[in-house]
Order: sequence, then structure tokens, then C-alpha cells
Amino acid sequence: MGLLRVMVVGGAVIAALVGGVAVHAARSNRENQEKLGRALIIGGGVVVPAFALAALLVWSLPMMTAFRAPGDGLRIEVSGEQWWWRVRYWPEGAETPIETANLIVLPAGERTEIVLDSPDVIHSFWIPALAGKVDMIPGRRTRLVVEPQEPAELRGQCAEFCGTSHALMSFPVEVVPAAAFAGWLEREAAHAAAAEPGPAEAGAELFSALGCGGCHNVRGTGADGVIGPDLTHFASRPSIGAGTLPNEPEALRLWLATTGKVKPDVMMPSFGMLGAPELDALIAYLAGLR
Ligand code: HEC
Ligand SMILES: [Cu+2]
Repeated sequence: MGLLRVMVVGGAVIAALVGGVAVHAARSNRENQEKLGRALIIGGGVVVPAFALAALLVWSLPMMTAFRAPGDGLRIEVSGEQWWWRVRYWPEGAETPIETANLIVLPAGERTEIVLDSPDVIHSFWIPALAGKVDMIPGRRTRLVVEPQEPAELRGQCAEFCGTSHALMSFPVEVVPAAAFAGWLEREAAHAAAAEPGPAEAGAELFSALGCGGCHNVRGTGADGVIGPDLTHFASRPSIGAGTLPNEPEALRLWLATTGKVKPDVMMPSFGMLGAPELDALIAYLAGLR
């Protein structure tokens, strides 16, 4: 704010001076113009800017470190996958991260550091309402610090063409009050809820028999795959397939039965060969992973 005020007021003063000089020059005679002109070029064109810019530089450099300061303790690592977001929360002092996917929840009024990378292709992490785009580059870790002030529901999007389903790679961002954030993180750290008897339990067995757990982690069960998104608390996320479909039973059926149609070149096989009862069971199981 201080910097902005100085720039605006300083700019206005300079604009007024330049205007005044122009009016004066138009009114005075040629001899006077030449005398005054040389002094103005050396004074106003060289000496004043040199001092003003040097002073501004010295004054504003320390502000840049403040802009780049680390977060208040919470660090989030986000990996750009093809075509979804792997998200790991590192609360202060944590030794192992809490992994989730395709959803970013942030505490309001706190600085959060977000560390970005990618295992294969370049993506760009962009939450327009909070910060500029930052590239996610294989073999490098880039970072940004966000400090959202008010609770809000925002949207993020991949901003670098990364392959066929680049356009189907967004994510919801929920900014919540700090206390609600702590509760959310605690729930997120917990193991998956046990499947309820009935269709959900049958779905859990299918999940394991069909090999879903070879790619997906469901903490607290035998499923510990790391290729696809962590599904431990899948039902509490608002979307399926990185913002591609709303997280509702019929959309989930479409996702499981026609995966590659919903999301071209997706890295998950389609399970269209399953009958309706089997799909129903899987949907019941996934809907219980709160
Ligand atoms: C070969 C690995 C693989 C197998 C096997 C697999 N998936 Fe996936 N799955 C993925 C990948 C990769 C994604 C992310 C796709 C994307 O959004 O681009 C995904 C996404 C999903 C999602 C959406 C998750 C989210 O956060 O949006 C669900 C739900 C899901 N899979 C369920 C299943 C079920 C149920 C099975 C078994 C019937 C299964 N998957 C088998 C790799 C796999
Ligand atoms: Cu991308």
C-alpha cells in the first residue's frame, strides 16, 4: 500500500510538472526556450530520475523479501500429474504429509507456502483470484506464497498446455476460517471410513478384486497404489477427475463406465464391462469414503 501511494502521488506530481513545463515552453520565446531547455534536460532528464529511481530501489528492495517470505508454517506440495493434481499437506513440524487430490483447502488470514513440481510434463498452477501463474517444471521445485483474507470458494486451472486433457484439469479452492481448516485437516489425516454392510461392502471387495487399489490409495485398507489420486476421502471432494464432473452418483457411473470418453487419453482404464449391480456397488463404496 505504501509503495502504491508513493508511486501514484509521485506520478501525479511529475505529470503536473511536465504539463506545466510544456505550457510554459509554448508561451515563451525561442531564446528563453533554448536556455531553459538545456538546464531541464540535464536536471529533469538525468539528475532527478537518477536520484529518484535509486531512492525508490533502495526503499523497495527490502519489501521484495517480505513478499517472498515463507508461510506461517503450513506447506502444501502440489504435483501436476496428467491430468490431475496430487496434493500433500505438511502442517508445521509434520514428518509425513497428508495426501489428497484435486482440491485445495486454505486457511483464511494465514500465509501458506505452496511448492510445485511435476513428474513428467510442464503444467502451470493458477488460482486467478489469489496469485499469478507459476509453472510446474519436472526436476525443479517452484514456489509461491498465498495469503487469502476472506473465506471464499475459488477455482484454479492448469494454465500451460500439457496434453490432450489439459482443459479438463481444474480444481476447486476452498478458503475457510482457520479453526475450520484445522478440523478439515484432522479429518483428512484420518484413515478411510470402514465400508457399511450391504452394497458398499460389496463395492469394497470389488475395488480390491478389480485392482483399483493398484493405482489408488485408500488409507487404512489394502489399497495403496500411487499412480492415481488418493481416494481415502474422495466423497468429501466436490468434483471427479480434476473438475471434470460433479461428484454425484450418476456422474461417477459415467466416469467408471466411460472414463476415456469423459476425459480423453485419461491414465485410468474404463470399466464399461461391469454390469449395473457392480457399478452400483462401487459407487456405494466410493460415496462412503467421506
Ligand atoms: C491404471 C491405474 C488405475 C486403475 C486400475 C484405476 N484407476 Fe481410477 N484413476 C486413475 C487415474 C490416473 C485417475 C486420474 C484421472 C484424471 O483425472 O486425469 C483416476 C481417477 C479416479 C477417480 C476420480 C478421482 C478424483 O479425485 O477425481 C475415481 C473415483 C477412480 N479413479 C476410481 C477408480 C475405481 C473404482 C477403479 C477400479 C474399478 C479405478 N479407479 C481403477 C488410475 C487408475
Ligand atoms: Cu496441466
